[in-house]
Amino acid sequence: MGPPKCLNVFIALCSLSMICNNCVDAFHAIHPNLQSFSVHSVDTLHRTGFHFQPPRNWINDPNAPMYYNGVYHLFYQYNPKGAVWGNIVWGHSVSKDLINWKVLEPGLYPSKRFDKYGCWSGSATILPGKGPVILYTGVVDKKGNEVQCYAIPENISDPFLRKWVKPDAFNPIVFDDDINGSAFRDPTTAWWSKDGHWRMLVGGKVKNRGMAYLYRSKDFVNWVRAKHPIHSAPHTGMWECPDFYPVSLRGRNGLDPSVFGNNVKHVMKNSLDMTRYEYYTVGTYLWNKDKYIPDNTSEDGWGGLRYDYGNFYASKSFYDPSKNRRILWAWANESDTKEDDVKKGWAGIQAIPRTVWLDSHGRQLVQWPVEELNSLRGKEVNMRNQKLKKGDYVEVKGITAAQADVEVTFSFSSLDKAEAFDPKWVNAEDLCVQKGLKLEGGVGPFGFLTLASEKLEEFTPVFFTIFKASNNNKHVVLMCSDARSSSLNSELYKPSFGGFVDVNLVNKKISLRSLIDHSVVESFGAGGKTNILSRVYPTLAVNNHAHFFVFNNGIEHITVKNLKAWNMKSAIRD
Ligand SMILES: *[C@@H]1O[C@H](CO)[C@@H](O)[C@H](O)[C@H]1NC(C)=O
Ligand SMILES: *[C@@H]1O[C@H](CO)[C@@H](O)[C@H](O)[C@H]1NC(C)=O
Ligand SMILES: *[C@@H]1O[C@H](CO)[C@@H](O)[C@H](O)[C@H]1NC(C)=O
Ligand SMILES: *[C@H]1O[C@@H](CO)[C@H](O)[C@@H](O)[C@@H]1NC(C)=O
Repeated sequence: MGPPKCLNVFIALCSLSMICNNCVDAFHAIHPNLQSFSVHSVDTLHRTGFHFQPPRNWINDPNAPMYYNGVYHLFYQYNPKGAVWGNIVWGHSVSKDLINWKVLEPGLYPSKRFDKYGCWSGSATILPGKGPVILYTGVVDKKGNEVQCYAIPENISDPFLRKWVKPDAFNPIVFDDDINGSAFRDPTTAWWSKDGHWRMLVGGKVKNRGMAYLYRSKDFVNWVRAKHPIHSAPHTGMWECPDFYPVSLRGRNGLDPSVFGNNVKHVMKNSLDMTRYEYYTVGTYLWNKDKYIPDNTSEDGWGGLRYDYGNFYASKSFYDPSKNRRILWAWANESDTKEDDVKKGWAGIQAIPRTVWLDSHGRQLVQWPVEELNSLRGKEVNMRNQKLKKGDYVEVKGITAAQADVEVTFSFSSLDKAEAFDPKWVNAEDLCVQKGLKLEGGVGPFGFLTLASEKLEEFTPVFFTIFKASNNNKHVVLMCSDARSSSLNSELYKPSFGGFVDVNLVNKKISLRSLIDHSVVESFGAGGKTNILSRVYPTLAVNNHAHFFVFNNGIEHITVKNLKAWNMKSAIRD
């Protein structure tokens, strides 16, 4: 296969887009000297075995994920020329199972006056009886002014929808003189309402107030902005990649974006450029008022709930009608240096696609790796009723610890010894830094040591500590994923990530699952209520030299009730 045709067009534009990238793009570090530094070899040491990544080069946001005609499509912001951000096109891969992928030629690339300086993130909407339409952000000029554009498949009968066209007639479909053109991007999937209009959102900000603008259309090409944003919040800065969708109050099934009704709540998620994390609320959508109101149990803004408390950004969800579920994709960036990325020849992965649904108490979402991931499980190892006294580290032997899936239920006989929780501890991440895994606790820290070297020079612990809240019998559960000892390499970003877990402990049990994949530890606490993805780059704990332990450093004894660990096969991604 020669170079894809699109690249020829693209190369002609590349020098222009480099100029542009230098001046406007505040949301990715720009390395003009590196972004077209082509990749000659791909370093496999820390490459993932089953997390999605293309064969080489840089990726960031997932774009327009969808299921159409029996095929899953994933597009992603992609630099076809190197391993740092730049020269962005829409990479395109297709799959029948969300796990094994076939890479196609880029789906979108700058080619028109309305997207000459960039084809940035967007979403797909399946129009009943017509097929998919992509809405995306085009960058029109060197100053970085953003407009919203649409693209449709060139040949709807092509099972892989390889080629996309951007009709000149209506494009760009949204450009708005009243809106700051450098803070206006990432259109959502559209939904249809009873008044005969399609609606969609675009992220923005005014001064420092983040917001999602709402647009309405009868025909999908003429769009009118509603008078007020659907929602906004002060001091949150630019809202990138907004996502807005219904969730069912009963059960785990996902819903088509156009579903309304009494048994439905809505979720609004934004990626905050200021913190580079994602926050969501659960609330009520008043469709005929074009308003969304978060529930009083959902904190709006920075203190609020996150999909994930680690490297997880620019996520996008879609409804999968083949299995009646909503699936969430997100970009997990690297934690090494740009120079490392150039040497590796790749940067950026996608988190494992997660099924999302509303927890039965209605206050938060629950996420769990799609069931298809289980098809990669190989040899299984079990551990049952293993007691862990304070200071015990027990190795789980017989697994490929650098590429594994581990699920466990921990139990304890009492919470009496739990340390008192200081109400001043509002930030979970700070508390993870302060408490760490070595400091003795009352109940916990207990959990996993992943990607550990034989003599524990390197390890990435994922663990819980349980505290007694001052009010009555309540408890506070802290979950941490701590990269501080993950590598002897000192030039890395090695944060200790943390989140609180809203879980009922009456049964004196808590579960943990970690997907370990060479440079990723992606963990799901309490069945997916609190999740943390860490990127780590061990130097010793690699491939067959990686080990896996369960541990307890609390006074209260912990029991590993039931642990299952699987060797994970590699997914196909080429
Ligand atoms: C469209 O795709 C179908 C299926 O691959 C193919 O048979 C047909 O020739 C294509 N049409 C055009 C105009 O390329
Ligand atoms: C428009 O947004 C950009 C990028 O966030 C910001 O630097 C600039 O000050 C804004 N301009 C106005 C007029 O608000
Ligand atoms: C939150 O809203 C519910 C109704 O949705 C109401 O019953 C409750 O009193 C409110 N709580 C607070 C603290 O405002
Ligand atoms: C991922 O990389 C780390 C280390 O460079 C940064 O601190 C994060 O801000 C970045 N995350 C995103 C979403 O860009």
